[in-house]
Amino acid sequence: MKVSFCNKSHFNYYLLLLVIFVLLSSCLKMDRIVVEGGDKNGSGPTVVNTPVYCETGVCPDDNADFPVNIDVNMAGVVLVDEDFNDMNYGAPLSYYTGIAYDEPIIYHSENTGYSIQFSHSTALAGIGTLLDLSNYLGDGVYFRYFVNYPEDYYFPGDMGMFDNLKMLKISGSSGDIEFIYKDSSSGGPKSLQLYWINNSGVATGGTGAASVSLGKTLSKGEWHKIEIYIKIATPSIVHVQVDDYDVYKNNDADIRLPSSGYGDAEQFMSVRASNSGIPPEGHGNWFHDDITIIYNGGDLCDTGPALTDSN
Ligand SMILES: [Ca+2]
Repeated sequence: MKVSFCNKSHFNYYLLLLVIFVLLSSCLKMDRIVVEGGDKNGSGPTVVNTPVYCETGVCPDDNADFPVNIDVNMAGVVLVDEDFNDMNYGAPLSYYTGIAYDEPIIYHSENTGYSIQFSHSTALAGIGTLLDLSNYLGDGVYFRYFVNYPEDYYFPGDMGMFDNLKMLKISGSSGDIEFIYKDSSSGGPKSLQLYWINNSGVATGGTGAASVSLGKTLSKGEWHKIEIYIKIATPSIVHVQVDDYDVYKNNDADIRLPSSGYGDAEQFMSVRASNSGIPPEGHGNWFHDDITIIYNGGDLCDTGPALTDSN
């Protein structure tokens, strides 16, 4: 009995140690699981995009692209988000392609999609208009479009003359805002002249007769991204980027207010061949695609919306 009692006591002691060991092992294992779970849950911050809405009545035809999720203030309104892949577009966009406004529009096949083809002739050509543009300028307008000048296109510099190939033209009754490509290297423009009428009525705004570097020479056969932000207020703001390079930035610009002169043709883009008519046949065809226009969304040149299409 005595031995038996002693043996039973040892058995209970070892049993107690075993239970404690199992409990400790279990606790350690649970601690490790909790730590691993914490790592997985902490993989990154929550990202919240602000939806941009399209005003009823001024949306482009392919509303399937909306809402466009970009980081923009809640007042920002997408006026245009157009890739032309359905070979169609709608108000507020309108185009003059070299024959007449909106008719006929030539769509150029781009892999699985389409772009718009312009004839850069000696007459007015390549004009894009935005209905009610003058009403938006006071709140700030962000333009983004892509251009491609194919290998058989003649840049004005190719012919020794260089004028009237424009990045942007906002046409007005008492003067225009014009951004004109200047200089050349192997034919392609390499700088930009910006000018506008200031509040004193003098056309000395922007760079005046001078120009600023594009940061690169525009190349043929390559899609270039053009981004422009313009706000006409006190002060006005102008920001231009080409392929994400800062070409021009002025947060204290002096531009005559829209009510004084930018309500006429509502153009936002205008190109034509040389004033001197060289070459007489013009410069050939070029292409325009993936246009986004947002007003009251702030300067989006550094944080533009994601591409909806690359074709
Ligand atoms: Ca397209």
